[in-house]
Amino acid sequence: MGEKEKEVKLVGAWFSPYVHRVAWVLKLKGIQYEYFEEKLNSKTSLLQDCNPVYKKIPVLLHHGKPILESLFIIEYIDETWNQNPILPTHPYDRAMARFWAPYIDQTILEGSKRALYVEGEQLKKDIKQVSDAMEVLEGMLKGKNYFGGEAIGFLDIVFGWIAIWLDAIDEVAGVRFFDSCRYPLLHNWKSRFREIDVVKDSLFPMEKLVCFFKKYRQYSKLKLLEATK
Ligand SMILES: N[C@@H](CCC(=O)N[C@@H](CS)C(=O)NCC(=O)O)C(=O)O
Repeated sequence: MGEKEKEVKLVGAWFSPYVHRVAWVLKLKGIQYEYFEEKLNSKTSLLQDCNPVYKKIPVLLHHGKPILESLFIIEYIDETWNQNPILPTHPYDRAMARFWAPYIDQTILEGSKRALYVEGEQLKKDIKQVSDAMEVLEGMLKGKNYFGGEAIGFLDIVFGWIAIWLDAIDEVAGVRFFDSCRYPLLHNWKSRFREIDVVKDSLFPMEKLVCFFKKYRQYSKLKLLEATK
């Protein structure tokens, strides 16, 4: 193990898609790292000190220096360890990958999570927002096996949570964001993505995630109720 690699630590939580995408990149590049499971209901001083602004996971520590925000962490890893490049090489493709990644986080990831606890007009708005963005993704896959082309790349890793988390959200929220008939290309991509070794090895039982989202739904509904009192 190289000197650089010994000094990599990832602070995360098993249920976080933002954390898994960083872990996938570390594994794809063959970087050894230590993992710390954080409890978000009683955050450790490690997390509070490393990310005093947002106190969110993931945090990557490299030689003790914290790097924050999953998308920035992935870019940092890609620039620091050259093997198995993750970001596209062409400047245009890199620019567009940087555009789409936060867009999908804000629309599909945050929208589908919110659909777990909101109701009425907000729920309708979130359902439309997620469906519109899923259409965009379906269009991006035309003529390709992966968002990165013939092999997985940055956007596959960033969108990878969709292939695992969205079914559990659908079950708990009682919606159908991932409609395989409506999004056949995404459906095929999902099957391919789940077969990638580092992804397969990181999969956890779906019931565990469903159980987690049920608790998250109850907790978030209560918080929303308190906030509107
Ligand atoms: N934009 C951030 C989002 C990270 C995020 O939302 N993490 C959640 C867990 S999935 C978190 O740490 N939540 C704790 C909190 O909000 O207090 C990223 O990409 O890293």
